[in-house]
Amino acid sequence: MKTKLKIGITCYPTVGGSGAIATELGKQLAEKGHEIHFITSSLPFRLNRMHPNIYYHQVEVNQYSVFQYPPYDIALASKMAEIINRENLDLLHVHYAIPHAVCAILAKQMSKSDVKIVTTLHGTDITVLGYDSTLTGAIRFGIEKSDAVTAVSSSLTAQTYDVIKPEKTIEVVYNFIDERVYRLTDSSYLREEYGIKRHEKVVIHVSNFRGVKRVQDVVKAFARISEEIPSKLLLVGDGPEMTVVCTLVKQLGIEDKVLLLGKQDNLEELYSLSDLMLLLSEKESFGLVALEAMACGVPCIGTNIGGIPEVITNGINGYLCKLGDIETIAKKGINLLSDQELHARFSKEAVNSAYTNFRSEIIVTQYENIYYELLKKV
Ligand code: GMT
Repeated sequence: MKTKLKIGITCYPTVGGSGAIATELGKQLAEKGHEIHFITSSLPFRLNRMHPNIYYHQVEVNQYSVFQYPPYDIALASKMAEIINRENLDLLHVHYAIPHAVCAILAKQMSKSDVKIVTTLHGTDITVLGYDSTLTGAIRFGIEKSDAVTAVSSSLTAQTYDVIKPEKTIEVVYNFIDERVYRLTDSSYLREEYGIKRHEKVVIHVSNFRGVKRVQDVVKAFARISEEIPSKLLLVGDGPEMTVVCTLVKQLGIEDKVLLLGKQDNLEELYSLSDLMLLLSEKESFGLVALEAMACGVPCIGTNIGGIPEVITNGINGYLCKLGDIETIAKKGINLLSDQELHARFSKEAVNSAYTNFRSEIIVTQYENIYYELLKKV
């Protein structure tokens, strides 16, 4: 059996955890000698420089006036079929069930090849879209017709069986970090640029500012923390909740303590100057940002929701709190930020856990083994 594979990868290429993981996986697989073909609507955001062994195929959608909606799914399936045949792909690894898994199945039929399909479920494709009756059947179809299906946490696997009820084995493959990037780096120059004083602690939140992220809870918890601890809050990202978040910041009178940084690259630099991350979501299948922050030595307070408890170990490398329990979240935050010895211990444990359980080498090998297992059956 050949060991260097030709792999097509499809994901949402714009900012978001699933696109980040799909792209990082592609980069790591390419480094291991596999040939990677990204088939996406635009260049994935983390594919920001040339990589040998990586090719990018853009999906173009026809805007013909008869179409009420541009037929993206058909265009994607056609592109996948074209690349399967032209590049002789061994498998397609699609991230996010809808529409990618269904498009891959269609592409396989169009190409008349025996390309294998691996689908990775990331979260909202199940926990939000799975409840939409117009999509449930298609999601189940995509899962059942894939050759292998993975989910990024045990919690997401359980929820998939619960909501979608597929007859299919779903394997848990956790998200991972690129340990060459996510490590404590010297970004102290940023403190001065952002006007953060020496004695001030830094609390960080990174998300796409959608309702499920409960950014307002982050602001409320921080407001309480900052009453006791001189601190600044870095809000990183942008999205639909931004306006209400800004209004809340004003109402609470903490404008001078909150920095709205918008979307940012090089998050490791921001994590490296942070003392605490808050991830207070009401839905979160994994919480990649928490893992990336932990790898840079930042303890996290997260909600006891979805896959977050598989990333944060309560009382060891961070804290888990009930959704919306601002008082407890703030108390734990104050505790952690005011006790140097406790903070140092949590920080060390956070790095340990990120590097031990979620190291890229372990997770990428798990994916490779899934690929080899499928291709053995050919
Ligand atoms: O969190 C989001 O809204 C983005 C979403 C995505 O599809 O990119 O993230 C999901 O996938 C990430 C990578 O597997 C996970 O770390 C996030 O927890 C998950 N988001 C949710 O479940 C809300």
